[in-house]
Amino acid sequence: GFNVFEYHSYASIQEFIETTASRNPELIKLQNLGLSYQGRKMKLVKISQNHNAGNPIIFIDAGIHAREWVAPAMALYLIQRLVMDPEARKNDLRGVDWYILPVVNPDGYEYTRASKANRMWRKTRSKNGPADCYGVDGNRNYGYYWAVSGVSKNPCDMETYAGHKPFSEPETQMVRDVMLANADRLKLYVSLHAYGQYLVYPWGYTAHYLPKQWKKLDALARNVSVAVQRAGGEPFRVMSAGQWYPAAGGSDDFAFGAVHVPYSYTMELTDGFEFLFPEKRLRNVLPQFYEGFRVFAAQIRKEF
Ligand code: 0X9
Ligand code: ZN
Repeated sequence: GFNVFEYHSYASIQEFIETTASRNPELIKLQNLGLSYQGRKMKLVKISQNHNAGNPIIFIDAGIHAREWVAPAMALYLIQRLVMDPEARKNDLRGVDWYILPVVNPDGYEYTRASKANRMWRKTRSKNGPADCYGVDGNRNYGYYWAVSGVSKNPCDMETYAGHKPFSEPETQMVRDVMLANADRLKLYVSLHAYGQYLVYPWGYTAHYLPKQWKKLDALARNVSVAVQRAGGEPFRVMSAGQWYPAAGGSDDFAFGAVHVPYSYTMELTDGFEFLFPEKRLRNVLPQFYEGFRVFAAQIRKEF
């Protein structure tokens, strides 16, 4: 079987998703989103007690940044827990639908796994510019105040190249289209990243001001943090993304500003190991983070 407390190849992640879906056809619907730049299949995992009920939707994605392996691991743990744990199945799925995309950047992810490549790769793997430079920072590629802060315009920049235009990447187009297609029911968006144990909300593109609803965003994030702490985990540092450091073109700002998703966050999982969070510790931290997601779900259930 598939051990959610290990890091896996993209192929084995896809196999886990397919198998879990075919064993739980009433609970899980898979939606084909399309292909990554290099042609990997991307599937959205939709988990619901009743797919026709019109429930509010929680949309979680992970792995837009290739090297942040703990993020896809958390997304897969969520799927496993919501489907296999009878308590979660009964309580945490009640009245809310969970849409999960565990690896937004599969080409980059596989590149960080390849022995002769680069474990510290962050970007996608599209070819850019005349100089044989590769990859766009997916989290600088979204079309809301695109490229106004915290980006590089140089295709050869290893970290924050924003792309030659917003949504230049098929991977960010697919996430955008999931958001737009479900805009009316989408109430919470969480993008999973690593590292630093931050839970941040819009705006990311500026440090100068906050959305008018910032107190609600802030309060829910603090409740999530308390729940994780009660479960034995480290608390999150809660603030706007721009107060941490301004960077435009993030998925969180697009969800909040363009799609009007009322709660939108970037969650930076773990602290102390940078991008190399040890596999042996997944068993410890993933269930702690799960308690935070139960708080998110309770709020969405209550409010919408
Ligand atoms: O810089 C990022 O994309 C995120 N941090 S990471 O170390 N995982 O790369 C933070 C993004 C926060 N949101 C926005 N700036 N919009
Ligand atoms: Zn990241």
